[in-house]
Parts: sequence; structure tokens; C-alpha cells
Amino acid sequence: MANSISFKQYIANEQRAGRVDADLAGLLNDTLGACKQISYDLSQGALMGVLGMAGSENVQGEDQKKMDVISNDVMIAANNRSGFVSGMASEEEETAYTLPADAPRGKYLLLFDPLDGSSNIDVNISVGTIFSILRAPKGVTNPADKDFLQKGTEQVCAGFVVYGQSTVLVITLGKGSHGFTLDRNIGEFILTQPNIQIPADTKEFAINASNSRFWEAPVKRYIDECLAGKSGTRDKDFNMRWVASMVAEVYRILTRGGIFMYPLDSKLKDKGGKLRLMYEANPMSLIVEQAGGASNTGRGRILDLQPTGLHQRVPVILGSRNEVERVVRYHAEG
Ligand code: AHM
Ligand code: MG
Repeated sequence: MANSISFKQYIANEQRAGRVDADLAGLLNDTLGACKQISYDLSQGALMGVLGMAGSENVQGEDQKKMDVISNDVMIAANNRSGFVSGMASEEEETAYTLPADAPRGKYLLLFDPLDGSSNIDVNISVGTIFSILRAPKGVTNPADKDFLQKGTEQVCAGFVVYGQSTVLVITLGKGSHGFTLDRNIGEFILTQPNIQIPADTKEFAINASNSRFWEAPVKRYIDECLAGKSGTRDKDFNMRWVASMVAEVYRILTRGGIFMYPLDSKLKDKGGKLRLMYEANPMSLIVEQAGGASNTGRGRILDLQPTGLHQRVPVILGSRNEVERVVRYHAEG
């Protein structure tokens, strides 16, 4: 395509415009290089022997798949010695990852969920990599967990790559959310969805309904009304989706609208929620808000939460603005 813009050109333009510095451009190019590698490994699947369990557990007591471990290693290796980051934090690592002593330190912190939705790997359903970039505190060369505990509003950049029929990147640098599709022939992400806009209204909701008996009253009220559709208090009938892969759900919502919920329930109360603030909720919230959507716990904007732990979990309700606001209103009404 004569007029196509690759991610490298896009980021170079942002650099020329003074919105991105050389280190951030380098960090993103390295990170996307890792995502291309993960995309290739996933596409080979059983041929490369990457399916199945790793035989280990991560810090949160979850069984790791082989691809969880491989993706984590690929992300770390791509950024370990670049000089663009001073530390990394991964959903798969117990504490902040310390760079090798002789590696150069950079001004950014990289946080990631190397392979989100990994229960879907073996069944050939979309999974993805989510990342979030923060500024490293000045003078800190070996950042500790506490140095990563910055509000979502402090993110310099957030993005995710969904490995589906095609491999697609959605990224925000704080000025809109943009989609790029990987052209496998040339190994470049090409801008295909500039300035994504999530419709304010929707007829589609996504929630794991097997948890319904544990839900709080406001969530139950909202979903009951969706299910009743025109026969109830709503003026439309709703459709339901649940992929069990947040990257796939958020990508669908960015494409055609919808609401995604992993709310607090009585089963999750002690943990605070299912999804992780630093690796899932914050980056996805920034992307969704930058595309005109909304993201909330039901009791407050996710991006305004002060993190208290690297692996903190939070309730997540995000997507089409009018529906998210309705759920938040139901929470306020009790
Ligand atoms: P993961 O990071 O271990 O893959 O967990 C996060 C995933 C999300 O992608 C998805 O929305 C959710 O967990 C699915 O949960 P459930 O298995 O309860 O449907
Ligand atoms: Mg995840």
C-alpha cells in the first residue's frame, strides 16, 4: 500500500513532533519485536511444541502454560540490555525484575502481562500481550516494587497486541488510541485503525455468567435488565459474548462497542477482584478512555486508583460510555 504508515514511521513522526523521545521510541520498537516473536511462536503452535502446561505455578498460584513462560522470557530478553528501561514488572514474576548489574539503565519502567487469556492457548482462541510504560523515579537505578506503584493516569503509554486471525496492536501515547495490523510478509505493524472511537451505546455485554450467584446487587440488576431486554425496562434487546480473553474482549469493544465486566463478587472479595491493576486494568483503561469509552471499578475511575501492590487486583467495568455510567449509577444507588 503506497500510503501505508508503519509503526516505526508513526513513532518517528511522533518523535519529530516532540511528543515521544528516542528512548520511548526504542523501547516500543523492542517491545513490539518481542510481540512479533510471540506471534510467530503462537502461530506455530503444536508444530513448535509450545502448547500445554509448563509444570510450574506463577506467583499468584496459577498454573503456568509453556507459552506464559516463553512470552515472559521473550519480553524480558528484548528489553534487558536496551538502556531504555531501568526495571520491569511482569504478571508472571513475584517482584520487580532487576536488570543485570552491567546493563545500562534507562528512564522508563515497563510493566506487562506477557500472555493474557492464556487458558485459551491450547484451543486456538485469541490471546495477547498487554503493556504499560511509566517513568522511572529520578536517580533510581534498581527500581523496587514501590517505584512501580504509580496511578494509571501517570502512564506514558499503554498498548496490547492481540494474536488472532491477524496480529493487531492497539496503542495510546495519551492522544487517541490507534490500531496497527502486523503485515507478516514484511514484519511491520501497519496503521489500519487510526483514532479508534468506541460507540457510546451498545447492545452487547460480556461477563462470566457462571459467577452470577456471587455477584453484588448492582451487577445482578444490570445484567437482569440486559437479559430482559425490550420485555423489561430497557428499550433494546442485548446480545452476550464471553471469550475469557480480555485482549479479545477489549479489541471487540474498540471495534464495535460493548461493555466488559469482571466485577467484584463474594468469591473474589478477599482478593479485591480478578484482574490485575498494573498489568491489565490500567493499560486497558487508558486505551479505552482514549477511544472515548469509560472504565470504572463500579465505585471509582480505575485510572485514579492509588496502587498498593504490584499484583493488586481490582474490579473492572469498561467499554461504551453510557452503559458503564449506568452500571456505576446502579452501584451508587446500592
Ligand atoms: P490471565 O492473565 O491469567 O490470562 O487471566 C486474565 C483473564 C482475562 O483475559 C479474562 O477476562 C479472564 O481472565 C477470564 O476469566 P474466567 O476464566 O473466569 O472466565
Ligand atoms: Mg492477564
